[in-house]
Amino acid sequence: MNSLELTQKIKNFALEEAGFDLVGISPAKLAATHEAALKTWIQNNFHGSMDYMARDPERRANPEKVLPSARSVISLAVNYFHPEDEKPEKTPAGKVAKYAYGKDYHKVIEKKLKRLSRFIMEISGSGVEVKSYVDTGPVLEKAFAAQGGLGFFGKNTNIITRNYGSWVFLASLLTNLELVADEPHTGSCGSCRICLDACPTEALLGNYQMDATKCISYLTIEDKTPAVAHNHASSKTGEWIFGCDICQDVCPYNFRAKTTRHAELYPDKKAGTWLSVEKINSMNQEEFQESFQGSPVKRPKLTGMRRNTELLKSL
Ligand code: B12
Ligand code: SF4
Ligand code: SF4
Repeated sequence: MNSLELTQKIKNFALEEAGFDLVGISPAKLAATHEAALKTWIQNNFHGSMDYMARDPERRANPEKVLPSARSVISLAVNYFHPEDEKPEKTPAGKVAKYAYGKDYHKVIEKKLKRLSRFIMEISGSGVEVKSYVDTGPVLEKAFAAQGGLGFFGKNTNIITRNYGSWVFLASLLTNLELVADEPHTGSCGSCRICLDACPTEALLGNYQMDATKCISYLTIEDKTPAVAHNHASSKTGEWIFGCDICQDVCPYNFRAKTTRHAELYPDKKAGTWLSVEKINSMNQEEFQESFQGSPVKRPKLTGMRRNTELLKSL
């Protein structure tokens, strides 16, 4: 089988069997601007308390430091869009970001990655190496997705795809196979700046980067500061109890979003679209574990979610 046939077989399997919504291939090498931008971002302390982001930036930008034989990166995307429910009228509730409505995407996507990895090993014979990641691995997933033609960097710092807007999860599969690369995506924001003006905390810097320490997503998920010690940014978390979607909700590329076909990501599978403040505040540890087992909402723990109820402003 020549590389073109192999590439096509892998792409077909990714879309038709493994259940990804988009696939694109790029060489396992990024333009030097990515590593430089990541290093400047870290020097500016825009990662805040996300120490893992500051560790070994060279690894994140250079796949051969993770898999020395790496030649290609297969970038994959899963559409997670689902419309939100009406805000509950009777009880105070906080809004959940779309990515966390249903089951934890890491789990959902890991299964798909395993199937794809197995297929690649089967059809390419001995000597083939693969290493796959979703979110938590040392890979600049957005940069590879853009290079592999899945979408382009928006000023809201998300990758925007043609068919699903930015409502996609990304995953990456590194391999020593020489696959046929796609052309980088040519889309752009042009002169639009709607998201920059809509972000309530001025987290977006306008240069395709953000000060994550000001982002509501960071403040409600990653940051552990108690409510009393919060600065001006966190007094603007509005109605968000977990994550934030404002800069995606306003983006014109997201107006034609399609509801996800992946039922595990539906709101009825876990947290849903709004969380009751009373429920969070009256739960004990065991109840929290039980309710949010297998949901991204588990990440800030019960203490973090209680703190988030204190930050809610628009009840
Ligand atoms: C750290 C992190 C966060 C942090 C910081 C976000 C950030 N923008 O860096 C916080 C906690 C705030 C966060 C929030 C969210 N996250 Co997040 N996060 C990550 C993570 C782990 C690393 C991102 C990273 O590398 N940041 C470092 C900075 C330096 O990278 P960057 O901003 O992309 O900068 C690049 C560009 O500036 C580019 N560049 C430099 N110069 C130029 C010039 C031009 C012209 C251009 C075009 C580009 C360009 O180079 C830089 C390096 O590549 C990735 C997973 C992964 N492993 O990649 C998920 C990831 C980015 N997150 C994701 C999601 C879904 C979210 C949220 C939507 C969740 C939510 N609703 O709350 C929000 C979105 C907030 C936002 N507006 O971005 C998805 C994004 C999918 C997509 N369509 O792009 C990812 C890819 C996870 C996944 N596997 O699906 N996240
Ligand atoms: S997710 Fe919310 S707080 Fe973060 S950059 Fe976008 S609009 Fe701003
Ligand atoms: S709102 Fe406008 S500037 Fe922001 S990401 Fe979308 S197209 Fe780009």
